[in-house]
Amino acid sequence: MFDTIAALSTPPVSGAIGVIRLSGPTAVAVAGRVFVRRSEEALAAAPPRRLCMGRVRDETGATLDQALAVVFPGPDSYTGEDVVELHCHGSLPALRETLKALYRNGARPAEPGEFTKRAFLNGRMDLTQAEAVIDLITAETGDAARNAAGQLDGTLGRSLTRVWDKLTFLCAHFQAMVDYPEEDVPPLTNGQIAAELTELGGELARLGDTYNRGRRLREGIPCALLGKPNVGKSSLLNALLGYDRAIVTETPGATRDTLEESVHMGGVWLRVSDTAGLRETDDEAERQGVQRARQAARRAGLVLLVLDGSCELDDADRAVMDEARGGPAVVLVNKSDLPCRMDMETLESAFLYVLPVSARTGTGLEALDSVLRRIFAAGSPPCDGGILTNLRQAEAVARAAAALTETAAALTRGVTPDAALTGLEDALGALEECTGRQANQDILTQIFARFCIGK
Ligand SMILES: Nc1nc2c(ncn2[C@@H]2O[C@H](COP(=O)(O)OP(=O)(O)OP(=O)(O)O)[C@@H](O)[C@H]2O)c(=O)[nH]1
Ligand SMILES: [Mg+2]
Repeated sequence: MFDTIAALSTPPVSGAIGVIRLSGPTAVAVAGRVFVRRSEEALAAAPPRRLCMGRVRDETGATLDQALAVVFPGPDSYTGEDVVELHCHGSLPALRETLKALYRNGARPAEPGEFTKRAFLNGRMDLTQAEAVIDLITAETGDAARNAAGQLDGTLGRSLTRVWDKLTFLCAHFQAMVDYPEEDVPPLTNGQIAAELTELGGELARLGDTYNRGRRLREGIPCALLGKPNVGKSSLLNALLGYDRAIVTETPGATRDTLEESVHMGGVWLRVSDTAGLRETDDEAERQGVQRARQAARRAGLVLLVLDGSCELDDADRAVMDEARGGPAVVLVNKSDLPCRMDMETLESAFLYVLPVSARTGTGLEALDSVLRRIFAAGSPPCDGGILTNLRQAEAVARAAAALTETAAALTRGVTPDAALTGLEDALGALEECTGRQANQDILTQIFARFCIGK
C-alpha cells in the first residue's frame, strides 16, 4: 500500500492553467479538504472522470484559486490508484500555496516519475511503456515522438511478450523432459525447436539492430562541418539554420570555438558543429579551436566536408579529406554561385556523396536533404514504436537474441534437455528485464530518476 502523493504536473512557469495531480489511497479525501465544490457536495460524491467547478482554499477558509477538479477512481486511472487532478490557474504563487495546503492535509511531495512508477508497479503499464512516457515527453522530433507514442501504446511490449509466450511453452516442454524423462513428452523434435529458436533469435536480433536508428532519434546525429579556413563552413551553418548564428568574415580563421546547433533535415535530427578551419597556426586560441574541430570530427556520425569550389583543390583540402575518411561523409563543394574550378571527378572518385552547394544562394541544400534521407532513413521501418531507442532495452534484447541463437546451435549438436532449458531461461530472463516482469530496484530507481516531478 502506498501513501498519497501530490505534485505540479505542468511545467513550473506561469501559463493559462496549472495542473496539480494527486495519487494514492487518500487522494480524494486530501483533495476534498482543500478543494470545495461550488455545489458544496463532497468531492468523493462527484461523478468520476467529470470536471467539477469549485475553489481552492486554505485552512482559514481564504480562497487561493478558482479551479476544476476531476476524480479518476482506481484501478482505472493512470497510476491504478485513486487520482485527483486540480486544474488551477497557471499562477505559480497560487499553485505553490495550493500544493502546501495539500501537503499539510495528508499528501506528500511526489518524487520524479513517481506517478508513472506507481502505474508500472500497479501493472497499468510495462517497463517499455513507462520508458516511452519519458521518451515522448523529451522527444525532439516528430519521428521520435511517434515512436515513443507507439511504444506507449504497447507495440514493443507486445512483440516481446509474443516471443516470451513461445519460449515459455518450449521451456515447459524441456521441463517435462527433465522432470519425467521416462514419460512420452509431446512430439517436438530438437530440430524443430532449434529452427523455431533460430527464427525467434533472428527476430530479436533485427529488433536489437534498430537501436542505431533509435539512438539517432533520441540523441540526434553529431555532425561536424569540416574544412580549411574560409571555405564557408560558418556560412553553411547559417544557411542550414536560416538565420545568422555564426560569425562570417572574409578573413580566414574567423571561427575558433566549436558551435553546435540543431538542424532538422532529411528526416533526421543533426546536431551540427561549426568548427575552426583546419590549418597550422601560431595563434593559441585558433590552435585550440583546430584541436576541437578534430575532436568534433572524430565524434561525428556524419562529416560535412566543405571545400571552396571557386578554387582548385590544394594540399590543405587534401589534409581535411584525410581527416574525413572512415566515417560517413558528404562533400559540400561550396560557392557554386562562382565559376567552378574544382576537379569534381577527383572528389567523386574518393567520396560517395559530392554536392555543389552555395551558402550564399541556398542552391544545393535540397540535394543534401535527399542525400541524408538516403544515408540514414532508407529502408528503415516506420517509427511506430518498433524502434529501440533505449540502451537498456537494446542490451536486454541483444542478450535474449544471443541466448536463443546459442541454444539453437547447442540443440543441433544434441545437448541434454536441462542445458537447453538453461539457455531458454537466460533468454526469458533478459526479456523479462526488458518489459519489467522482472526488474530490480536499482534499475527502477535509475529509470524513474530521469523523469520530471509530476509525471
Ligand atoms: N560567393 C560566395 N561566397 C561565400 C559563400 N559561402 C561563404 N562565402 C564567403 O566566404 C568567406 C568565408 O566564409 P565563412 O563562412 O566565414 O567561412 P569559414 O569556413 O567558416 O571560415 P573560418 O571560420 O575562417 O574557417 C566569407 O567572405 C563569405 O561571405 C558562397 O556560397 N558563395
Ligand atoms: Mg567559420
